[in-house]
Amino acid sequence: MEAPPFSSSSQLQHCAHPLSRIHGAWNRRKPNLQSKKHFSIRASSAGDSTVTLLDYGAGNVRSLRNAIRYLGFDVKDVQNPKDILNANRLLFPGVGAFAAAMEVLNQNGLAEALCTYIENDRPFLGICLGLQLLFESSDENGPVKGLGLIPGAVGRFDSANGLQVPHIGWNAVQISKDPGILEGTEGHHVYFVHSYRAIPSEANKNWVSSTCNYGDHFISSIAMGNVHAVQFHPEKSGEVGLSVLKNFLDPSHSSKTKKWVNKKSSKLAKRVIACLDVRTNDKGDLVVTKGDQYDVREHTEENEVRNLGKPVDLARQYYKDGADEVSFLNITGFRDFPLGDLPMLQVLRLTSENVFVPLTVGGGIRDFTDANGRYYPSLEVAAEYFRSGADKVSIGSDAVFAAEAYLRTGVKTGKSSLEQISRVYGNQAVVVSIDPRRVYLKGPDDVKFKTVKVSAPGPNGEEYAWYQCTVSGGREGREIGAYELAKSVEELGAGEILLNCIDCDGQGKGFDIDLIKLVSEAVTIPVIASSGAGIVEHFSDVFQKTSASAALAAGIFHRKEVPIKCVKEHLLEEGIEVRL
Ligand code: 1PR
Repeated sequence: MEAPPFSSSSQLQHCAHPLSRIHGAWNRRKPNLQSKKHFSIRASSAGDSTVTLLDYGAGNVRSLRNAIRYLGFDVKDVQNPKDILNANRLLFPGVGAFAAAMEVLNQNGLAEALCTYIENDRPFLGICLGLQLLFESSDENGPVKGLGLIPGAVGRFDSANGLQVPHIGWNAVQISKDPGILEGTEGHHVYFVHSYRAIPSEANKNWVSSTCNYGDHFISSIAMGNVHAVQFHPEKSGEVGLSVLKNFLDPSHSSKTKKWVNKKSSKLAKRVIACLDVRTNDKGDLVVTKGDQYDVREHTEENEVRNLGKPVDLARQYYKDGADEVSFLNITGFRDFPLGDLPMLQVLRLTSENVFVPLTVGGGIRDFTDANGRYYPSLEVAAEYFRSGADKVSIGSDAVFAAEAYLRTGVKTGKSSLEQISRVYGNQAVVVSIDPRRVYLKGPDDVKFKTVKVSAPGPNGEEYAWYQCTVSGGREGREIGAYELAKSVEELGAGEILLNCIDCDGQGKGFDIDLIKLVSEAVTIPVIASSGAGIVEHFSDVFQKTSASAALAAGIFHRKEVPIKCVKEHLLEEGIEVRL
């Protein structure tokens, strides 16, 4: 594993708001620097195309690096506090948990350098946690002190009234002052993924440059002088996000006429996700395949694996077509070890070079011992996926085993892949992929699992069904229902559910509404409806009849039967908010 540039300790400190002297925005507190070191600032001698990146090694910063390079800039990594002070422009993509990030900043003298840099009104852009750390404190595993630059505490979204947390997806922001680097985002959606947020108040109103509506109004960006921070991910927000980065990196790029028109308030847009089931075919090529009820072989004499195209090419195409996310499922990952599957990692690396929406990868995420007896923890597998450009990992079979053990013992061991990855990378980075099969029943109490009254009776007139979870790509049925699995994996740390349905997969007859309703009722995390899309009306149907946050399809996109654009236009006509 690549070592992060900085290690953490338990010592915490924070710094006073340095811009108080410059802007008079906040001068209630005295500086509170514990370190006696004082830094002087000096413009870097590095060329003007250099961007200094403060990456402390806690997650996927590859996409941001790719976006910077895509825009024609070079990346210089911060190795010590001096690099911060000498930066021409500093990007701070906070990833991971608040407390861990503060520990790293304090341990390495970076917190003080950061404050000095900002005190001198030097060009700064914080992203996501890089915005939250500027505030006084956070409730995330806390309270934990932040850098204390902006008044206010960062708190968790309140899921008490059914709000799905994390806030994952595309929202438009309401710009509240000169748009600055946000110029061009008016009325467009940008991508958020977070469970904590800062709230606008009288004390921090001079900082707030935009807010966003999710449950309540939270701060989506701050700006003062050359200091900026955004709660959303510009590197994951398509062309709109790239223009925000470009406005920051090259201020001459944005127009001088700072007029803007705020479009009507936005809700969280429903996402349309393109899914690529990937595996090696019989010739040894990595191909995108697609099954009927999980059978991916042609019904010919050769019985070959269906080949619907090349993974990187298709992902790029779907990005251009307007997919809100792209998922790769390594469908033979349950039997092949992903770290041995270098082409799959290469697919991610290449895709993330110019696909600037979230990428999920699944298949084979579990602890593994290879033929030589070397043990690879699942965390290592996930880390390699994140380093290669994934924003989220999706766990299938191993999550079923973890949920079964949890239901059996009632104990969270903290050792399952789900728990470990979620603890280290945050639950927003962990999707659980469920592969259930419908089992019809005569009565609602015929099994110990939660049943549904089905909308269409079974082959023998059955009125009820339960949804049996499977592992190993549908090959093995387990004694656990989709409802029970969903509830358990949420408790174990899943941030999202990818809900497939073996019966509907590849059939083009619509999503399994009964199943999606059942699972959506079980959890407060977002549910992605998957399997069965055949026409645009299937997408409006699933969003109108269930609380699914996203709808995923594969076959109709691969076979070019229904363009993503048509799906989105149809949803808009139906009054369903989407990102265009
Ligand atoms: O168990 O952690 O190794 O993960 C394996 C992953 O691979 C799981 O996410 C599992 O869903 C997936 N998988 C395994 N075998 C298959 C298969 O098809 N033989 N694919 C498979 C699952 C379902 C969806 C599909 C939708 C939409 N494919 O991904 O894309 O059903 O299709 P449609 O729009 O054409 O109907 P682990």
